[in-house]
Amino acid sequence: MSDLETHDVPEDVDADAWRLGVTGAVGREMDADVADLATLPTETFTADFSCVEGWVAEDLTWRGVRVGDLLERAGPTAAATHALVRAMDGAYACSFPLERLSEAVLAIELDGAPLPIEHGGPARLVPTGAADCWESVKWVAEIELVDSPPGDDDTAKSIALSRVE
Ligand SMILES: Nc1nc2c(c(=O)[nH]1)N[C@H]1C(S)=C(S)[C@@H](COP(=O)(O)O)O[C@H]1N2
Ligand SMILES: [Mo]
Repeated sequence: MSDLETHDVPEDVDADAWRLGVTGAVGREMDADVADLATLPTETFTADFSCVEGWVAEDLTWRGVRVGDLLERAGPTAAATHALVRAMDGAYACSFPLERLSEAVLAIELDGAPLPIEHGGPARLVPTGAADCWESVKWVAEIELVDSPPGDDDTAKSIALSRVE
């Protein structure tokens, strides 16, 4: 088995101060802490993770909350079509159509242990099915629902690709 690569944790990432907001085009905004998240039903699955930079981590077992369950609790408005998934450091965000995001898992455990901060703990988005590496947003702090496809705010790809030489 090969592991995930380890990258620097941005300064603004603080596990003790972590909260998850579900905001924007929803009927009931959500503001959860780690304990709140831990009370929700979870699912477990195993997948390989590969980065466009050319490495693969095999057989990672993720446990987490299906994003569709979180969205259901927040009650998306009829106009909501997309969401921006934002990291705690603020600079990193990735957009998704709601249908696809609903299938993703917000992982809180990796290989049977709480997700380490180096790999995006307390919570990391793990899209199911085919996904690009930059879509697996680490330190997810906010899921903002919007009513049109986001444009320039979808910065994750350019940040991720700027690391590739
Ligand atoms: N918040 C945030 N999430 C992120 C990134 C990032 O820079 N910031 N990089 C992405 C990319 S390109 C990859 S390959 C993986 C790396 O995960 P790892 O650090 O656990 O190996 O995180 C993804 N999620
Ligand atoms: Mo990546």
